[in-house]
Parts: sequence; C-alpha cells; structure tokens
Amino acid sequence: LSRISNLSRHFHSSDSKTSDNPQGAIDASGRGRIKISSEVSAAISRGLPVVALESTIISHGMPYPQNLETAKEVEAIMRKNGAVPATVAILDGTPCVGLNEEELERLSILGNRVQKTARRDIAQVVASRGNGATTVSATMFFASKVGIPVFVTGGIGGVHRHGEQTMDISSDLTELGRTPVAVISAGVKSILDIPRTLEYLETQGVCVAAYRTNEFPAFFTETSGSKAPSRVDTPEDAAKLIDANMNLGLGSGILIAVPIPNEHSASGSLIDKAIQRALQEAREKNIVGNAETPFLLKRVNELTGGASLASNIALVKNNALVGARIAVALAKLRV
Ligand code: PSU
Ligand code: MN
Repeated sequence: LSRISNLSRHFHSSDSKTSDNPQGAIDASGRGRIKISSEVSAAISRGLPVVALESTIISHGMPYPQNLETAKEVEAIMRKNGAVPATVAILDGTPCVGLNEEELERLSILGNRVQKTARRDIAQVVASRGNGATTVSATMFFASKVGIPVFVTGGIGGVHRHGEQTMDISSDLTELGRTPVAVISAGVKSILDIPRTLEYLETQGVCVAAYRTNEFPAFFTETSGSKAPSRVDTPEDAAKLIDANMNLGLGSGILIAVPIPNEHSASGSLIDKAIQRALQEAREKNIVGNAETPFLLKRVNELTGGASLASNIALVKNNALVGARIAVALAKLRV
C-alpha cells in the first residue's frame, strides 16, 4: 500500500498549503507544487478509487459546448460507479489535480487558446504562469506524482503516418514506457500508423491489453487489423495486471484498449474517407508537429458532419465506466 499513501502524505502538505491560500497562487516557498483538490486528496490518502482524466481532450479534442458536457458526464459516470474523478490541467501556472465545475468551464470555453501541454511543455507553462491543457503524457506524469494509478481518456497519441521519416512519435508512447500508470483508451485512431504504434510500445516495454477482444481497437472502430499482445476480460483482470506491474516495480505503464461499443462504432468507410482527406489537407497546409492531431480531429469531425464527434463522446463515456470499475477493483486488491 504504502507507495500510494506515502506519496499522498507527501502531497497532502502541499494541498493544505494551497487551501490556506484560496487564490491558489504559488508563493516562493510553494513553487513547483501540485494543487490537489480536497476531494481527490482525501480519496488518495484513504486508498479509495481515483481516476485521472486529461484536459487536452476538452480544450483541443472537442468543440464547445460538447467538450464541457462530456467532461461533466464523464465525471458523473465515475462517481456513480464509485470512483473519484481527477481532471488534470495547469491553471495560471499551477498544476491542478481535480478541477471544480468553474475550472472545467473555464477550460472548455478557452478551448485551443489554452496551451496544449505535453511532458516537454510542462516547465515552460508553469514558468510563464500560463494555462495548459495536459495531454496523455503530461497527465500521466502528474497522476504518477500524486499516486493515481488509473487514467481514462478517449484515444492516445501514437506513431504518425510517415513517422519513419518525420520521427513524429507522440510523447504519450515514451511516457507509457517510463511512468507506471494504466491508461484506459479506445486504442489509437487510424489517422496514425497503428502497426508501428504497437511496435514502438513494445520497444518501450509497455504492457498492452485489449479489453474483451483479441484485436487492438482503432478508436472509431472495434478492429484495426492488428492483434493486441494480450487480453483482459474483466475489471478484476485489468486490476490484477496493474497490481502486478506496481508490485514488481516495473516503472512502465500499461495500455488497456477498450473497443468502442458496437452500437456507436462509426461507419468505417465514412470515417476512412474523411481521414484520408484530412491527412491530405494537413500535408498541403504543412501542418506538422503538435498541431497535427488537433487539426485532424477537427477536420474529421467537420467532414463527417459531426458523426465522429458523437462516436468520440460515446467511447469516452464507455471508457469512463470501464476505468471506474478497474479503479474500484484495484482499490479492493490493494487494501
Ligand atoms: N487522440 C484523440 N483525441 C485527443 C488526443 C489524441 O483521439 O484529444 C490528444 C490527447 O491529449 C493526446 C494528444 O495525448 O492528443 C496527442 O498529441 P500528439 O499526437 O501531438 O502527441
Ligand atoms: Mn508529435
């Protein structure tokens, strides 16, 4: 147990410090601290189920107001299933774990005026006292720091198509290689190179398990043509995997890939066409680097007349349900 409670005890002191200071401003002595909401901090120290959530999906992944509605619904699903949600973001230079409604709203309205913050960007956003929406890599970093072993999102980044030339490989994959947090996602989008993404995860030593299927899912669709290296069939199975990873001190992460519920899986050919066109536009407009993923998400949604957004929302909610159950099963194992 102790690793979680040690960590949370350590961060507790910073929490009480920031709660004495309602502005949440970081003073000279508190520089670099993480602000944990009192609900999240209490749950961590009691060993109750907590699930981390990222915020780039809110700022850059979906338009307003669907982003806010989805963020709230995801939190409600988690609570209903016995887990405390902990959305991560950097607000006015302070890394926050657990956002209140007002903070969620602020982030949703700011949208892509908030800085997309991957691991490499964290120090810069904090130093400049900016607002940052954390990607999977940055969210994993903070979740691990405060002792949250389970993290739910929609889709993770991966090896981009032509990544063998551009070297555009999402830092989500290297973070999974170095940070012991289990990420629940619907696999990776076919805007990416899925076989190479799986190869790279293997190189990074990441345990990848598909949930109730043998195939690695492709976000909008249940199948990708690539086989998943392993499989789990219940939240308890997934929890055992996470527990073993923690007990062994492997130090690397786990990817649990949950296929989109079949009634919501988007028409493959419609999405495929949109993806092809969006990829071509990105090439023509020379949109590269960290702007590529948000551009493709937005264009695919426009080109499918909102169909991709509806699928996206449905799969995120399903991941929230599965993730909450995994966190509950894990908390039972670790008492
Ligand atoms: N894939 C999605 N939705 C998203 C993202 C990816 O289907 O919102 C976001 C996540 O925050 C992920 C990030 O961590 O994009 C990856 O960006 P990049 O490819 O620049 O590493
Ligand atoms: Mn990239």
